[in-house]
Amino acid sequence: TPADPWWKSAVVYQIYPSSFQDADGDGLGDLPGVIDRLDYLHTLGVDVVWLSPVYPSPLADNGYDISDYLGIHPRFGTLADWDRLRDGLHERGMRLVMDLVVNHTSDEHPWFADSRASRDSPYRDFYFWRPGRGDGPPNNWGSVFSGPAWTRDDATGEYFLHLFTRNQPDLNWENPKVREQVHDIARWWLDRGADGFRMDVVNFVSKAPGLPDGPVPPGSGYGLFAEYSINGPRLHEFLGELRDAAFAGRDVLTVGEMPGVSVEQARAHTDPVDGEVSMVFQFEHVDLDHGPGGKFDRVPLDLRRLKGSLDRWQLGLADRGWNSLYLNNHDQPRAVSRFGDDGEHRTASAKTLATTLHMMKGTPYVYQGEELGMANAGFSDISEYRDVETHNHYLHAMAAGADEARVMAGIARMSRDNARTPMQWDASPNAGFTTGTPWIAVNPDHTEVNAEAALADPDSVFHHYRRLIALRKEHPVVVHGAYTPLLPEHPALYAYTRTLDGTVLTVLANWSADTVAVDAAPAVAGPRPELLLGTHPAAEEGVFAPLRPWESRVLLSR
Ligand code: TEU
Repeated sequence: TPADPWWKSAVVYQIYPSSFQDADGDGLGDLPGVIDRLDYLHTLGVDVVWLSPVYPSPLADNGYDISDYLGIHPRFGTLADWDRLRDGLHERGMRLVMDLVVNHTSDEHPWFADSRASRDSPYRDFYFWRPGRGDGPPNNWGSVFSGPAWTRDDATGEYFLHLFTRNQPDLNWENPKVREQVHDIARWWLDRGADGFRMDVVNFVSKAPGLPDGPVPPGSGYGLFAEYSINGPRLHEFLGELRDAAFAGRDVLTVGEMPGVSVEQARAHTDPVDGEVSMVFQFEHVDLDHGPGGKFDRVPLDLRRLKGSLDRWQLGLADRGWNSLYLNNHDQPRAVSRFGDDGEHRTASAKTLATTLHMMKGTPYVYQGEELGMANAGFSDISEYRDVETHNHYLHAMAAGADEARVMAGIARMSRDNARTPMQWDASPNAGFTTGTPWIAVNPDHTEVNAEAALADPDSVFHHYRRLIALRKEHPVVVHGAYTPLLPEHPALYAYTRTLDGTVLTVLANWSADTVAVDAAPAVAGPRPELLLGTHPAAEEGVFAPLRPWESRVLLSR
């Protein structure tokens, strides 16, 4: 319908700048590198680029620790490069979404430098400073990245709160001056031509008054902050203010990253009448394989649980609100290794994961390299890893007496660095990513899995993504159709229909290496369905033939 916002029919491509393309040979990706690859993105057909942080930063967490919100880190380029990137995208009909990281700053941000210097600094109340309790921190909260969420600072003897690393002090949104600064930052980028924001852990910004102790899970020395720092009492108020101050009257895409958000909360945040953001990133489906010991303690994932989760989100946001759709980002291991098969069935499983996700209702996100079927690097030695979460986990687990081989196996499967190895452009030694020494090793499989080979092969994962993206543009049912799960209890088949007026789109996806019958599909697929897109050559027995290992089909009846 004409009133629908543009982002409902858009596909977003996430760029992790450090690992996308290095233009100056220092081994770290940069904005001129991104500009060199705009035609590649245009060929894929995506509508939006979401750029992970490129601001001045000590890079303690690869840029999610910002020391100047209104600039570009010299290693990534200049503001003039950013302007050229904006223009290059706009000229090709694409948009540019920036990463707004305002739950915390870098400890090298001038606000924090001033804040820590004395108890009467005008910036003291920009952060959470508290006296200790006895010999310890003010409360029992643990950080997301291992260890305590508080660090004592010598200058004043008080502690500051950091839900992530100690180099990422949390901003105190209770202070209206902090909120005004955030509004100014958002307006500044929008005025410069940004088309929206992905907002980092934006449901952490309202903390419960008093910052009470959290429950301590067995075997952990720290309390959970979730109950007191996620979806806090003033969250809707703060986000509503930001919407009114910065987004209102502008045609922007805003996506709030919200770990721990429920379907009901997401519906409220994305309600077209009084919601604050276009959509949220929820975490339920990517947390299902976390074991009792946390994310590095991975447990096998039953497809029925994954379907149960994603289907609940599809149905829960069917009429009000809007879903974002993702299996990959810079914080998750590669989906083809995690949910698919990165060995014998790599190409088919990468395509089938994509088919399943892209035909759902919502806005799909493609993370760089996903469209090539890039897999986990799974480094075996801790020295090969760069990620602070991985290193902190390793240090804490080893100090607690864990078995090193076990710890490294967990890291190889789940480390965020699996997503952060350089983009694989070609088969040359550094995969065409850099002429220098890459900041993190290139996955050796780039000799086979790379963009140059994929572009040249009509059956590649890349061209499958290109076709899926094109289907969204051609068929309104992909954007607007009602979602109905099919066979939710089937252990290997992911199947559903989308319906709009007289049109039925049916997705049949085999998430296994066995052959699977689809007997139930003919009853719901509508009259004379045609094969719109498949991962394998059309079967002689027709569109309802049993699915071969990791085969998927998209059918259309009208
Ligand atoms: O991540 C927020 C977050 O809590 C998780 O994605 C987290 O990184 C992961 O679950 C750890 O297991 C955002 C950013 O996406 C991430 O890169 C940053 O490190 C983090 O915030 C802090 O800014």
